[in-house]
Amino acid sequence: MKVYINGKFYSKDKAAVSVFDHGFLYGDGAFEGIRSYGRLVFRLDEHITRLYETCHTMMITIPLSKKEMEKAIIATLKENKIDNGYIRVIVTRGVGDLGLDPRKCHGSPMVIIIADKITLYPAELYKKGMEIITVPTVKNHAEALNPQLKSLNYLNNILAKIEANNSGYNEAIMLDGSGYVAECTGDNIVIIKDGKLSTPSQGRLKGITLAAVMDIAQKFKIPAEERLFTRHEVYNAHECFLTGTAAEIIPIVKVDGRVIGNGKPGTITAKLITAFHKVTHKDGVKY
Ligand code: PXG
Repeated sequence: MKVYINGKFYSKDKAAVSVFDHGFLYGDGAFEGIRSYGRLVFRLDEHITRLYETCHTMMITIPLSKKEMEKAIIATLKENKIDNGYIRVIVTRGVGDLGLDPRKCHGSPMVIIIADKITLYPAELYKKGMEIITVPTVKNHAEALNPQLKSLNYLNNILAKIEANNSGYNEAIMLDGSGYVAECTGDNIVIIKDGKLSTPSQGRLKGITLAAVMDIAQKFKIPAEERLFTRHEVYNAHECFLTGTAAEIIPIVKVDGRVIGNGKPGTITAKLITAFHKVTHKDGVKY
């Protein structure tokens, strides 16, 4: 494996950052997870835009133009001969001293690109559906840490993941401070009732996979809305699924011990999954 670091490729064992990098010391940086399917990078523009927007708010100046970033991502895929894979782009504030103050980071931000493979959940769960739980850790308040910031600081989500894991589950529903469903630790959530899709309107990352699913729903004339909902509505939904670049689309068949629908992946979910796989192998930036 070859890892891109600031314009050069390093073998996996030589790919390293300084212990004084503020990405390491404080989680002071941003990242993106991107997928490629059959030498097509899925929604690359959207991922690059989100990365640059996160860095803009964090006041980190990425030392590459968006076009140069696109080229670096594609070069990393080619260097690693990956036709179908997962790309992790990481930008850190760079090397500073032991103080939190970003003004102490004199070096350039670090840009790291890793191209690899990832399967988030066991393959059988994509067929028979997954069981998840709601966890006690609430989602960060949106005005404390905006969910649109895809920063390197994922502790809120990791604590929720640990709670799910401790109870024997792979994924967790996180609620916002008012008890409304926000999202999962690394995925957005969608429920379906009477043929209509609903996803939380706030307190969540604007997922790129979710946006692709919503586009597909629109083409199929499946009504969809963004609104607030509680666990009660999740329990009584007819179908449920999660979306994310790493997870793709995974059906959910049980939440907090409550069976969703008939306990099997729903028909609308199955239709959306099939259409999503077609889109990912058709649309994208060719390399
Ligand atoms: N919500 C959160 C909090 C995320 O981190 C998503 C939703 C889905 O967004 P996209 O744009 O990918 O559809 C994410 C992204 C992992 C992992 O290992 C998950 C993500 C990113 C990196 C790693 O589970 N999810």
